Amino acid sequence: MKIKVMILTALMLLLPSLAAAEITVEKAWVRMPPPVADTAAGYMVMRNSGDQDVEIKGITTDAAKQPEFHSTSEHNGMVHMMKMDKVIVPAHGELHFGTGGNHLMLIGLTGELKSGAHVMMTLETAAGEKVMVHAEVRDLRDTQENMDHSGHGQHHGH
Ligand SMILES: [Cu+2]
Repeated sequence: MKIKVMILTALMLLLPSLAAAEITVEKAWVRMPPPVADTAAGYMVMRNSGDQDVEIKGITTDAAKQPEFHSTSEHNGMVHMMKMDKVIVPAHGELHFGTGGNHLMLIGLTGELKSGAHVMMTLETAAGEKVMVHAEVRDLRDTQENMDHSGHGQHHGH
């Protein structure tokens, strides 16, 4: 049953008229949360190289029970976060999720997110296309070299 649906979806994606969605994700990272927190914020840039706007219908990850896209707005000096009800990546454009603006909220973390860990996420477009996202956990508090926690000691500058 499920396999049949997947095959149908795959066939539909092969049709030229429906193959316009071209979503790629760059600069994905997750801010390392404080030890007791059960939410973490994530950031990324979604790029659409296609001729049509693409709606991102959902996101899933093993790292959190309830990942949501949030928008941030300021109203009378107060900053509010709201769940975005539509996530649209414009044709030949980008949608930015960055600090202080739109962001991804990982609600209900399923485990500890340590600096340097990797979080895999899957975006799903309204057309059923899946896009894998690979985000690294970064600790913004220590950007210095002398980190004492053992690890793979790799540097991440690109
Ligand atoms: Cu939020």
